[in-house]
Amino acid sequence: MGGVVISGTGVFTPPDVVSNDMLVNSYNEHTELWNKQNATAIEAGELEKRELSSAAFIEKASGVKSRYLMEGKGPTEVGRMYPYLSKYAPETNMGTPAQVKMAYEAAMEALSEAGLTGADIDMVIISASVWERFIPSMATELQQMIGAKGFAFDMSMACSSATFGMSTATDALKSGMATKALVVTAEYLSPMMNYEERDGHFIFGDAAVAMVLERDGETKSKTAFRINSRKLKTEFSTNIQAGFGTRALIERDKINDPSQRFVQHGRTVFRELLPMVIELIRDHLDDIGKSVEDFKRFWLHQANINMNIFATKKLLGREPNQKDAPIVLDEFANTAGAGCMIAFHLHKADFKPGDLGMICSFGASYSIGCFEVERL
Ligand code: CO8
Repeated sequence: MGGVVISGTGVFTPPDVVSNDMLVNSYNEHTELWNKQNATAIEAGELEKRELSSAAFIEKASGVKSRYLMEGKGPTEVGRMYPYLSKYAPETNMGTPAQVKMAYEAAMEALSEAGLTGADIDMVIISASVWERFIPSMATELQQMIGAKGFAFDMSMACSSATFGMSTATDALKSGMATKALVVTAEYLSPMMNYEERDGHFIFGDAAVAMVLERDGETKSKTAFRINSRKLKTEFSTNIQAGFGTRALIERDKINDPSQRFVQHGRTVFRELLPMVIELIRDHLDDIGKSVEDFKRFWLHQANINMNIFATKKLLGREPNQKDAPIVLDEFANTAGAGCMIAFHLHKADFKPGDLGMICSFGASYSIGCFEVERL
């Protein structure tokens, strides 16, 4: 059986734009109020005074300038600091989840680029970091919405959700289990964020990205990229966590504990994960007998601009530019598993037949996923 191509991609952009200034202004007002309300406990050493945030710090330390959120009023409302249900939310939690609607919008764009309809698809994966609903599987609902045949399932691999999802689909297409696959990484992260925590309140945005995968030679797409090779790696780490799970239904008094939401040791992640990423990319290049000069572009995970510049500079041996390794986190912030494929979607149009690129996700768990792709 031949190779597999990515024949279409699509992105869903949530409705609310929240800039660093909007986020920081409300964070600072909320924090000053909190410090005032808790002044006695802070004075007695029972609580720690909270420090103020800064938009200048955020942009310099992360490269994030703004983010799209499914609902942006709640996280910037002093005295609240967590989202309201979005306009995509179902009437009850038994309705179609907003996350499935995000996936649907991205999927329709990807199918259109591939020149297909939902009825052509016989495998659907939603691969994401966090879940609005566990049962029934969200992918089966998306399968029904687009009128796909075959089978569907959800899977999860944090920041590498899109690449691990595409790898699973590639294997299914190669084995003959499926003929045309849709993989969607729908990241509805804002409910898991702690907008009262200075170190992490700015990092994430919501978004969904969809990819259609088909067998080489069976695609109508004029913009397909063949997956020439791939390499995955995981290594257990608790330096990036989001603790919410079924235990919260037992320990109900702890629902507001910060450990229920996103927590990371950002500096340690930076120090530990980057060398692993650079090593995996170099190993991958060795495996395929190619060098960085053979590649026109690296579409990297979008967690931190300094991380991406550091990695690309190490690989290329020179200062990288936006064409070498495009950055989208200034506009989207970190969208976990979706980031590298949003970068791919937005920065693939100038590729000519034969041009090579490398997609590389990296992040929580730890997980890394590298794909060598070639424009057909
Ligand atoms: N405003 C002002 N000052 C601040 C702020 C703020 N908001 N935050 C921290 N500071 C201060 C610190 O307190 C510190 O002060 P001091 O020097 O006095 O101690 C100073 O600024 C510097 O702080 P740091 O050393 O922490 O700052 P860094 O330059 O390291 O930047 C980052 C912090 C941006 C977090 C950086 O370390 C980073 O991005 N690291 C990489 C992390 C990473 O890649 N994480 C992976 C992200 S996880 C992921 O991609 C998806 C996972 C799936 C998630 C699922 C979600 C639910």
